[in-house]
Amino acid sequence: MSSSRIQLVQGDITTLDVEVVVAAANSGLMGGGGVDGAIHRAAGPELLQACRKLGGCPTGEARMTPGFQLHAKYVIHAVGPIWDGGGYGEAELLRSAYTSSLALAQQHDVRSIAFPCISTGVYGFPKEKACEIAITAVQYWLAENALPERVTFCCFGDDDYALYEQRLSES
Ligand code: AR6
Repeated sequence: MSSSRIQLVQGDITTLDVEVVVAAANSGLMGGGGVDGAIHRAAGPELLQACRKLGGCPTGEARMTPGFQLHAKYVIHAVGPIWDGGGYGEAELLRSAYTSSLALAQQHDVRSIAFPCISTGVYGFPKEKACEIAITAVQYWLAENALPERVTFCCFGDDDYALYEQRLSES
């Protein structure tokens, strides 16, 4: 693995012992299914109330709230792109969703953060491309910045876990 600051785990992101969990949100920030739904269920109804006050978030950006009933102190709501064939800036928007989350975490002196595989569920981003973008975005960030100290990729499915394991072993 390229960096001991990067970890790979498989499972439910809401159970992780990290300071920040990242939700793969939509631009309305009003909750949803998938990992976003799991995070809202685990954090409790106060999370939706906090999200309502944010007034949405453009694609490729991120916003932060407390974690409420999660172990995590904060939730970062990152909005990845909906895949539409690749000709609409999807790759750059996905990279930006990761980098914006890392920048927000750094501003709050966060030491540990966990990401799901943003945009690869309902939003349909091809998993292999998304894995490459996620890992390179994080590696570039870590090469230039001391915080967060540790970044965890949390894969839900076996397929994603295998992709990340393979890609991280090559770098
Ligand atoms: N822990 C970690 N990863 C999970 C979990 C979990 N508990 N549950 C699902 N995943 P998705 P998107 C994985 O669809 O494609 C929501 O409705 C899942 O296997 O959650 O960015 C939002 O509100 C997949 O690999 O997010 C938006 O409207 C990954 O999380 C929209 O979906 C992302 O899948 C965002 O779509």
